[in-house]
Order: sequence, then structure tokens, then C-alpha cells
Amino acid sequence: MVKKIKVKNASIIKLQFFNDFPDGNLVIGEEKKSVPFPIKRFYFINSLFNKKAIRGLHAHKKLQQIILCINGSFELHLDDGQTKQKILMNDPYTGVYLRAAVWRVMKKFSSDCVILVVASDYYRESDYIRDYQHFLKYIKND
Ligand code: T46
Repeated sequence: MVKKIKVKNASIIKLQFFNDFPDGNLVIGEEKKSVPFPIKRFYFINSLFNKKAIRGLHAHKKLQQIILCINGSFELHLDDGQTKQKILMNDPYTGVYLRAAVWRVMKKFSSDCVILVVASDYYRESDYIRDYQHFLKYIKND
């Protein structure tokens, strides 16, 4: 997991956790503490058996999210239109906080990978920018 994110509108979030070895870890996220927005939705992505799967390939206009890899690993590629960064997501206690206008691509999932996302708003297709050229125009006019 990377220590610093250089892409605009993206940062690292560390979650508090209790290590009850050998009886497990308990990991916590709380609104206004580790989660800097009111949580309206969560979703998770699992069963990533296709080694060639590519997800994401979009940016959001307003939505804020924290992306966590709570099991296994994957690569998160971020792009703010100027700076690009590849982040190896392999630490369940460290999330990536994405604000608006960050192009994201997710790939190279381990087959045991589980991705948990907490989001600031409900699902709205109108908040997605799914075309990269449109994304570049959008950030210029923003
Ligand atoms: C993101 C990355 C990290 C819904 O109906 N409700 C939902 O809450 C979500 C998240 C998706 N959908 C539908 C929309 C599509 O027909 O589920 C289908 C798959 O969604 P999508 O192709 O956008 O999935 P990913 O993995 O490419 O992207 C998702 C989130 O959509 C996105 O906000 O940042 O995970």
C-alpha cells in the first residue's frame, strides 16, 4: 500500500482496529471521524475470478467514496487528468478516499479479493463520467 497519494482529490484513510489475536481483528469506520462524509450507501465487490477483469473506467462528478480492499489485493489506478498513480490495495486497514473528478480503474484482482466501498450518496448514473475524453473536458471546465 502506498504511503502518499499525489493525485488531486484523493487521499489515504487509516482505520482504527483492534488486534484480538488469535481471535480476530475488529476494524472500525465512523462518520465524521475516519469517514469524512455522511454515509448514504455501501456496496462490496467479490467473486473476482476473472484474472483479466477491469472495473471502474469512470470518474464521478460529485460522489465521495472510500475504497477498501478488505481481503486479497488489487491495483487501483488513479488519474486527475494531470497526474496518474498506481496504488496496490492490499491493506484492509487503509482506504483510499476519492472526492470528485478522479478517473479510476481497478484491475489485477486476486481471486480472494473483496472490495468494500462506502459512499456519500445513493447510486445515480447521472453522476458518472464514463468516457475519458469527456472526463478531460469536464475537469478543464470545472
Ligand atoms: C466506483 C467503483 C469503485 C447500481 O445499480 N447501484 C450501485 O450502487 C452501484 C455501485 C452500481 N450499480 C449498477 C450500475 C451498473 O449497471 O451496477 C452495475 C455495475 O456498476 P459499475 O460498472 O459502475 O461497477 P464498477 O465496479 O466499475 O464501479 C463501482 C462503482 O459503480 C463506482 O462508483 O467508484 O466501483
